[in-house]
Amino acid sequence: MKFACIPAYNEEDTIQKIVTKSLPHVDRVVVCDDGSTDNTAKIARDAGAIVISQSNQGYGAAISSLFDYSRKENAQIMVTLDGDGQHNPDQIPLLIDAITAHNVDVAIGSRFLDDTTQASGYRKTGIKIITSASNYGTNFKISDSQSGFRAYSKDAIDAIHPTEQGMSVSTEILLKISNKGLSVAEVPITISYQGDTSEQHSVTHGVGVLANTIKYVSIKHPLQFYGIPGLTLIIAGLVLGGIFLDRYLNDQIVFYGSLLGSIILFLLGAIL
Ligand SMILES: Nc1nc2c(ncn2[C@@H]2O[C@H](COP(=O)(O)OP(=O)(O)O)[C@@H](O)[C@H]2O)c(=O)[nH]1
Ligand SMILES: [Mg+2]
Repeated sequence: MKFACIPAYNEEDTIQKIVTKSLPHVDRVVVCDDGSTDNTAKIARDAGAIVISQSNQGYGAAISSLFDYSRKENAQIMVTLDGDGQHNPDQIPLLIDAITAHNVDVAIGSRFLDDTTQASGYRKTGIKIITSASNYGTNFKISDSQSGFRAYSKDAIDAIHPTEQGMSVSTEILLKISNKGLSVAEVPITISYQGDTSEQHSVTHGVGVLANTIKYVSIKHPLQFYGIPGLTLIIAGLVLGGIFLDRYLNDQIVFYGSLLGSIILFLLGAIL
């Protein structure tokens, strides 16, 4: 069974069309509506979707519930797409095909594989920076780590249990895919930036996601992130300590700055 899974928060203007257009491509359309204050849930249900309702916790929490649902209902393939009209449901088969015909575990719809994407310059740059950080942590070479248009195989559905509540879930999932040794492919998709396409201010959103991406990557590469800076600080602390001892023993001068610097650097290094 193939499911199309749609996180939707206050998407009453678009959800009907997205559900209707998704239905022909899958066996079930599932909408996770967490606490929309508009008619999203009713419109989605009337259009033929199964609606999961929960209190509002964020995009990641919705994705996590959709994973749980697909696992419980034994989906063979789960496709996630946005409810605001940015993704075109007619491209669902492209992602499913990557899983069935090419035997990959996760297919990611990338807006950057053909150059017609309408993303603004700063949004594009932000996504590229986050994607580079994410690729460093995963060893993947993907072009769009923040795409929410993805397809997951049964193995991926079973293996991935996301915990991030917000938008950083996209990076978290990539790290988990990499850790579990699942395979990934990218598929070119188009994305629309017309109308009201974002629930959050994109700069705040981007900075938060980048910070979380760095957190995940630092856990994956602890030596580079903590070991090398830590060692450098310890060596700097020892050098300053040496200068202090040298002055004290030779000239009886107590060089407090050097002593204090040495202790601070040494402790910082030890903590890292
Ligand atoms: N269920 C649920 N869906 C959300 C939440 N935040 C965003 N979404 C949905 O996730 C999709 C992508 O969110 P959006 O804000 O458009 O992200 P952006 O396009 O990357 O800026 C849309 O379909 C939103 O309705 C949330 O808190 N809960
Ligand atoms: Mg959007």
